[in-house]
Amino acid sequence: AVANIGVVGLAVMGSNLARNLASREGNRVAVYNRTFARTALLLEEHPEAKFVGSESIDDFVASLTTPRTALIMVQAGAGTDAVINELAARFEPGDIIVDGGNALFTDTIRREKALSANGIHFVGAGISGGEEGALKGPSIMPGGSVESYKTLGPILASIAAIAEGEPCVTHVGTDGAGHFVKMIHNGIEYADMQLIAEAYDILRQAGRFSPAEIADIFTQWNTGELESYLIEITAEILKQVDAKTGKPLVDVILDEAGSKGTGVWTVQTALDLGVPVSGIAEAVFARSLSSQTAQRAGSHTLPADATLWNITDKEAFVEDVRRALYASKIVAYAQGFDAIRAGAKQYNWTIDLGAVSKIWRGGCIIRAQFLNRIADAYATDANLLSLLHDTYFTEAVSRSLASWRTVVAHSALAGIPVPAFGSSLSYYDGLRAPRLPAAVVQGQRDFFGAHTYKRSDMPGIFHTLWSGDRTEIDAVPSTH
Ligand code: NBP
Repeated sequence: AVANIGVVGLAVMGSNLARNLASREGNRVAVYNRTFARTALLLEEHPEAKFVGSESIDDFVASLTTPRTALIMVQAGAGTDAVINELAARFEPGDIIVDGGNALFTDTIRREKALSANGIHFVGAGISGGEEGALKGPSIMPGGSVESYKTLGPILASIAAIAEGEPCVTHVGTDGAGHFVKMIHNGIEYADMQLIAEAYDILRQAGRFSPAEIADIFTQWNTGELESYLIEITAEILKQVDAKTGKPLVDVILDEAGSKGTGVWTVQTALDLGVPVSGIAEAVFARSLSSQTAQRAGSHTLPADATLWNITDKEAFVEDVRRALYASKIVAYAQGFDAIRAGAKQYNWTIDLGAVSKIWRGGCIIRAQFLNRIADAYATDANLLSLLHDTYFTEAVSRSLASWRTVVAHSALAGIPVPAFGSSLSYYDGLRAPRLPAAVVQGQRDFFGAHTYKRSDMPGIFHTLWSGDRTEIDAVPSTH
């Protein structure tokens, strides 16, 4: 046994993480893949990594020093279960199995429970940043036991991205907390991407800017409070010219967005937790709508009755769109962090929201300057109920409000779909409103289903005899 860490699953993510691990002082990395050809290729292409390659799972396990630590990077679901079973049958109490794939957090909770019963530490670790992040430094969100993190922490810190001198990894919480937070990260990523796409659409359709001009606008935005990896790459995409046609590439890419499912998980989970992640949900639905090709073909017959957005000052218009984007982005993140807070409460995790925002500053897809502001907000008040209540964000939204309303209203009049911009603004107005029409909904529920209601002026639970004489009765009469 010579290797202090092993990697199982050597497709793009696993092989890059294995190379990243091998490049760090003090690591000797064992590698194993179900199909040996992948292992052989990795060994051949990267002799400098001095991997310990095994053809069988028995040899792989034998090559690990104790306590054994193995990182699984295989397809989520059945593949992960298969590998876990193979390792668990050979591992001993105190050994550590890390699942770095995109597992559903409830699977991670289940697996951790089963393995910890045998004394094996099971750590679900969300890993973000795609193949380049895996090689050069991802953002890592590990869950699992505090004890396992003592061994694992330094190893993960050595391969993680560095943001402002700090490694982008923290022990998020126990069992499935890491995968939960990774899931929400991906949900926020969906919203952030959709918001940028909507900003592009408004600039293109209403502002009549070309993709290259919008690339320049985004490059400019990237020097300010919107600075982020997603804005940066969107500018790159919009600049790209298709070699086959000479058109902007964005004009020849089919406008049907795909997804792998973590956005859907985020929304499903948020529905269960009762947390309104409307920006994320709209982003997921916008991808679904884009793929409804048969229904969209009917658009030829759907009337628009739209009015022209008369833009007299283009500079002011661009600034309005920028502000609307920033305000909507604040809402998307506020909703995402709400979901993490609610998940932590539901599953008994202690999650430091400020620490989470910090480990997203490097390596991952949503990395942005803006995350420092979120960290500051939680440093000022760890129990902040909504990011929107933090002074910095309240002021940022307040500065953007007039622009936000203008952009959403004009988009509606011009017939430009802005589901994420619009729902974010409605969410904000919902939080802000002193009274909501939920009172009407409660009345309806009481009318048709005797679901009862509370009054704002006195304690108790009430029901109106709607089909009788319409007097109000105490629905839960006191026993005294
Ligand atoms: P894939 O998700 O494409 O999975 C391929 C790997 O899974 C191969 O090593 C394959 O072995 C192995 N595998 C399968 Br499929 N079924 C197996 C089974 N029953 N037993 C053992 N091994 C099995 O690889 P990836 O794109 O490198 O991603 C790995 C994990 O990382 C996934 O969970 C993914 O969601 C996650 N992730 C990916 C990214 C990304 O940007 N790609 C980012 C973050 C996280 P074989 O060679 O024998 O077929």
